[in-house]
Parts: sequence; structure tokens; C-alpha cells
Amino acid sequence: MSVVGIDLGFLNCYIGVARSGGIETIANEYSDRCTPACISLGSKTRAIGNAAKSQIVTNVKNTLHGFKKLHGRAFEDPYIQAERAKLPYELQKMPNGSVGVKVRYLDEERLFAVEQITGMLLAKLKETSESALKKPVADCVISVPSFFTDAERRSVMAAAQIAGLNCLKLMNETTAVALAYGIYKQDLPAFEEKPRNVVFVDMGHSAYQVSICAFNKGKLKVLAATFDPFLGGRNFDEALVDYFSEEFRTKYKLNVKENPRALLRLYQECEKLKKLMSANASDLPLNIECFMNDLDVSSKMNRAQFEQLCAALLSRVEPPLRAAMEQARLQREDIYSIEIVGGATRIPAVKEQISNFFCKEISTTLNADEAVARGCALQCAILSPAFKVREFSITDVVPYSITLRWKSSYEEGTGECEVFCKNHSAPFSKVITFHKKEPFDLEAFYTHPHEVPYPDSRIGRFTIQNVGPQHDGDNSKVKVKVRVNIHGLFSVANASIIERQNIDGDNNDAPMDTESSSKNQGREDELDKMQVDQDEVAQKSQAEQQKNAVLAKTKVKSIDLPIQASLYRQLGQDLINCYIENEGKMMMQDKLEKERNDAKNAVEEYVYDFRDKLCGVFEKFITEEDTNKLTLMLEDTENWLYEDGEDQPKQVYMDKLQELRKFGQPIQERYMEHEERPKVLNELGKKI
Ligand code: ATP
Ligand code: K
Ligand code: MG
Repeated sequence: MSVVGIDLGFLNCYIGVARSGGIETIANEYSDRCTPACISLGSKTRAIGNAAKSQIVTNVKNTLHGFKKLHGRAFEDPYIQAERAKLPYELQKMPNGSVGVKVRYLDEERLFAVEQITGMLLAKLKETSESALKKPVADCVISVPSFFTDAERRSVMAAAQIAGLNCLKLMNETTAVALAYGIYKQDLPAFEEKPRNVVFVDMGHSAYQVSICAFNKGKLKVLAATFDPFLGGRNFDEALVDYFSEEFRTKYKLNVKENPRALLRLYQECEKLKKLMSANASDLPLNIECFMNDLDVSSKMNRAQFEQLCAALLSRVEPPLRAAMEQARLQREDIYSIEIVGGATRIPAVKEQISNFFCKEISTTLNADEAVARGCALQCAILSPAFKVREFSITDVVPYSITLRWKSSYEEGTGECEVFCKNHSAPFSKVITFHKKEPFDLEAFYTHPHEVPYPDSRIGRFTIQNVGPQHDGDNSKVKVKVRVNIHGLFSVANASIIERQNIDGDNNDAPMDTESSSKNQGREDELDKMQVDQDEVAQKSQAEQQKNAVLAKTKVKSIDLPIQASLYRQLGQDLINCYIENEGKMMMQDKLEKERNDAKNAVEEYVYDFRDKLCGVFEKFITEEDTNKLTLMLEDTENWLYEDGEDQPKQVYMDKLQELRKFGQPIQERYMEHEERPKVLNELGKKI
């Protein structure tokens, strides 16, 4: 079984794998360990990753990038509408209200859901892993930003399913980094000692995330996770693009923003310039040939100007750091080190902001590009039963507080209760007891909508079914288990009704309710008890309850209740299955197209090789007349490849190759025979 971790970046994806020797990141077919999050749809095939990136400027409307944060959102979402105005390809509303892209693919107009797009990317990463590991890959851990809401997480899960991946865990990016940091540290404080507090900062292309983790030997606990979901390298690129567009407007009378190709090229050049400015403080040139209207443009900038231009962005570095320290209730002197990752933390002014805030040097010992993928691979190794890895326990946090609301059955209005506070440990389960006579609804939502970078605070509605009064007409006691699971997803995991029965009734060994004696005191409270148990503990306490059964006066039976869940922006499994089928078809199409191209290339190669040999090694084995005839035939074939033979079915190329071989083969044989003869004679000579 293979163990794979995927950093699903906004711009750059990496794959970590666990092998017996440790964790490594693997390279794709371009010997590149970074696979661009880019997909280009063509009239015959899809290009994914590096091959797609090179088509951003040439196939503007059908080359997709920057789609990571289109997940789990409604088309009308203000974020989506803002992105839509800037993206060079067309976003469109899906029938279910979520986000899709409209492209031309296989010479037809097609609409793809964002889950399908990310599914294509993940399928590519799966394929890259499989060819590196030389075995099938399904189990994996995929990274997501710590600020992703349930809807966004579920949407990424659907994409994984479409790609044929079995995602064992959606792992928060900064937590993956923390694991990559901690697992090999030999000198972490012992279990009972004061933990080592480390700050992790990740600024990528699209987002900025901070977390503070407490480490002890064999464990890490996230204390706080904060973020600016809208601050990343792309914002710095945008500042440069705006600046130069304005300059080119006055200097060259060009309207860059109206020309998508020119704008994309300017983005690419500005990103390069930004990176150069990280290494060099002096004036650096920006030159673009044939930029617009056959005009070459040029300008320059230095680091000081850049920092001035980006002052507003740079001022956004500190607040999440401050918030994280406040939420973790730590002072600067409690921090052991500050570890930074993510491409945009290479900007000197960003680093400076961070180190100034902590009054401390920052550490860059982690691999800034690969730490997330490595952490995910480590997590996958820990979760995989097939892999031996050092024990390491990871406790993450709930990013936003979650509240449950229910309709009260005995009074007007509703009741509600916060079930998870911000930064609460996760994964985690809690049991809540209700007293109800009839089925009831629980609505889960984010308590403080303004804290959530998402316009809708709904998580889902859970209907607890089959609830009725007890035999005596009293309210029934219903236990509901709410949970934030390993992926960071909230759910009502199960519900059961506790039925009291007269002890003289039937005589089975149903467990008895030890709490029944105190039942009458808490009666008016519908929600009388919230048990707070970590998962394992919860299971144990249930077992203990059963053991204690004899103590009670009444007998109780616990019956599981069906729960009908309707999750906000959830894709139905039918739709996902349909996407899975479609992905399979597209993969098949890509495979056939590749085979067709390979067959065509084989003809071309044969032509070149044959021609070389005709006036080389074959010369002695063929008459001049035949040489001329064959040369002509090769020339015809070459011309055919560029004209009528440009675009033919695979079989046509195979037949063509066969035909050429009919002429080539006899000459090749004569030649080989000649080559072998001296060797054979030599061998014979030795024997004699
Ligand atoms: P996200 O984490 O938002 O999903 P990502 O993981 O794809 O995005 P990274 O690969 O961490 O992003 O970082 C890419 C960003 O880092 C780009 O904006 C890139 O221009 C920037 N970057 C990379 N190297 C440098 C550098 N030397 N100086 C400045 N910026 C850099
Ligand atoms: K990345
Ligand atoms: Mg990243």
C-alpha cells in the first residue's frame, strides 16, 4: 500500500511519499517536483500541470488556473463575483447553484463543475505518484487551508472522489507543516514538561495562515489558527500589474486591462520581477517584447519602490500574528521559534514584518515549498496500517465556533447552544441530551458569521427521526452525538433514544440507566446535559454504563435513531458518480489521443532514421536507383505528415509505418548480417 500526501496549492502542487527510507517529494514527467495547478482543455485532449501552464497565454479562455477557492461557494457569492471579473476564462452557474467553468473542449462547449476541475488536477497528481511509485495509489492525505469551511472541505472531498482517491484526511496546511517540523525533532520536552511553543507561518499565492503549536515528545497540539484568507503572493503581483498598467497607459497609450493576453503576460512578468526583487534591492528591468499592438514595453522598479507600493498589503501581515498570540494566550517570550513556509514569505519585507512582531529572528529551516506535502505524507503514513512510523499524536483546532439551534417543543421560539468554540480541539465528539416527544430538527451554523470568510453561516440541518413520547406520555430522552471529524467536518454523528422500561416487564439484559434517579430534577431543561468526551473516552463511558446496569431501578434500552442530514452545498452522490464516469471518459480520450500521437511520432521518427541511414550505413547495401526511389518515398511521407496525414486515426499511422518497414526491413537485415559476420567468424576462430 502506498502512502501519499498532496499539497493542493492555489498555484503549485507537491506530492510527498513515504518510503522505507523516509519522506520525499516526487517529480513529475518534466522532472519537476512542482506541478502547476493548471488545466488546459483542447480540441483533442486535456493538458494538466506543466503542459497546461505553457498554454495560459495561448489558450486564454480554456486554460484554467486559480480555482482552488472557487470550491463550495454559490455562484452569487461576492468572492466568486470578484474573481469572475478578473479571471480570463468564463465562470458559470451550475444547475445546483455552485460554480462551474464554461470552456471549449473536444470542439464543443462544455460546462465543468469546480469539483471536476480539481478532480482532473488530483487525478494527474495520482498518476504522477503512481508512475513514481510503480504501483496503484488511492489512499492519500490532501491539504486544505485552515480557514476552509465545511462546504469548501466537502467540495474538495468530492474532487478527490472524482479523481479516484481515497482521502484519509483533509489536513490543515499549517498543521501539516507543524507535523513535518515536529516528528523528527529529538529534543522535544517530555510529556509532563512545559511544551515547546512554535509559530508556523505560511504565505502562499492566495492566502496567509498562522498557527501556534505546543509540542511535547510524540505529540503536537494546535493552540490557535488565524489567517488572512485574501492575502498572498498574487496580491503583490496584482499591485505590480496595476502599477505598470497605469504607467503603460500614459507612456505608451496602451489599455492593458482590456487585452486578456497582454494582461496575462504582464502578470507573468510581474511575478518574475517580484521574485527577483526578493534577491536584489537595486533597480531591476521589466521588458516585454511585442506586448500589445506590436509594441515593446519596458520599465523598471527596485525593492524600496515595491515595498512602498505594497505598504497596505504589508500592514496586513501583523494582525493574524497578534490574534494568534492572543488566542493562544502566550507572550513573546513563550515562543521557542517562528518557522516560515510558502513562496511569498520569501519577500524580504514580509519576513521583516514577522520578525519585527516577535522581536526575534525567524527560522527558515523547513523546506518552504515542500513542507506541506511532506507533512501530509507523514500524516498518511501515521494513518496507514501498512506503514510503520513513529507514534505522533496531532490535535488540531476548530477554526470557527459552531452553534446548534433547535425548535423547542414546549414553548415558542427556538433554543440554541454553542457546541464548539473557536480553537476547540478537533477531532472531537460531544454528547448532548434532549427531552423530546417528537422528531426534531437541529440546525448547525457558524456562531459568528463576520469571523468566517464565507457569506453563508449555515452548515447543515439534521432531522432526528422516529422520536415519540414514552409509554407514560413523558418526554423521551434523546442522546445526540455531535462531532468535528478528522477532516474538520461537523456532523451529527448519531442519535439514540433511551427507553425506560418497567423492570418487571420483560427480562432481557438491556442496560439500565444510572441517571434515571436524578431524572426528575432536570426535567424542564430540554437540553439538560452536555457530555464532553473525546471519542475514545466516549466509547469507554458507554461500556461502563452498561456494566453499571444492575444499579438502576428501571431498565433502559438505547435505540439508534435515523438522522436525515441535509448539508449546506453538498453535492449528491449521484452527481459525483456522474462526474466520476465523465472523468473516466476524459482519461480514456487522453489515453487514446496520446497513443494516436505516439503512432504519428513513430512514423516521423522512422522517416528521419531511415533517411539518415540511406546516405550512411545502408549505402553499401542498396543500389543507387533504389536509394533515389526510397528517398522520394520518404519525402512524400514527410510531406503527407504535414498535410493530409496531420490528423489521422492511429491505425492509419500504424499502417504507414508498416508500409515503410516493408522497404526498410530487408535493407536493415542485409546490413545486420554484414555487421554480425565478422563477429561470428571471430567467435568461430577462437573456438578453433
Ligand atoms: P496557496 O498556499 O495560497 O494555496 P501555493 O501553495 O500554490 O498557494 P506557494 O507555492 O507557497 O503557493 O507560493 C507561491 C507564491 O510565492 C507565488 O506568488 C510566488 O510568486 C511567490 N514566490 C515564490 N518565490 C518567491 C520569491 N523568491 N520572492 C517572492 N515571492 C516568491
Ligand atoms: K504549494
Ligand atoms: Mg500553499
